[in-house]
Amino acid sequence: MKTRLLFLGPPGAGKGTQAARLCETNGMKHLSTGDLLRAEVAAGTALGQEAETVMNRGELVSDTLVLAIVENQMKSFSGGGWLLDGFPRTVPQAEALEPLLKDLNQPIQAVVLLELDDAVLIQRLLARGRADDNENVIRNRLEVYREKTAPLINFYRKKGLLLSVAADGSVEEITERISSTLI
Ligand code: B4P
Repeated sequence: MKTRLLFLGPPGAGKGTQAARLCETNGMKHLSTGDLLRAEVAAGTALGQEAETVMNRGELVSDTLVLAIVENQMKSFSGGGWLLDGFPRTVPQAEALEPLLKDLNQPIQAVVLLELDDAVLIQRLLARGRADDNENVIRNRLEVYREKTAPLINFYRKKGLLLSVAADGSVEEITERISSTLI
């Protein structure tokens, strides 16, 4: 099974949910930039204070800030595999990731794109009810996704790494779909 992975997809597609399950079952390291940023916010660090306003507007935190966090976390990447969840989210982040992985000699094996209709995404996020989950902010996040993150679909398709998975249905069904594409 492929164990060096990226998860890509719109907000609410279930990246965090599925990444946690897959990593638990297969012993990979789960690196979620969303979780790392929320931990900085909760700890009240300078970085967290800077990130909080941006996240609550549904915008992306700056590439520089996110890259600093990721680079630090990647030091603990081992041969056991890893899953980058919600990172990269912009083309500059994807470009910056390349030399980091090259230095580690651990190339990406697959990019899993979770696909879901906007109406279901909005429903799921409203039900989740996080600080950045009100309707106006969600719509902004979807816009930001289309403009800044969706170009990564072609970026990774051209490299022959993209695997699309329908993200509708039960959590278990989707895990099953993802696992079977990674064999
Ligand atoms: P993230 O934390 O990455 O989260 P997300 O995109 O909102 O959600 P995800 O797709 O992980 O969905 P989840 O499993 O929770 O980003 C939050 C913010 O952080 C960004 O807007 C940005 O500001 C910042 N950020 C993060 N990474 C960044 C980066 N690289 N660069 C810049 N900024 C960055 O699922 C959503 C809900 O649906 C949950 O309640 C879940 O329980 C439910 N759900 C999941 N699967 C379901 C299913 N099959 N059926 C029904 N409900 C389901």
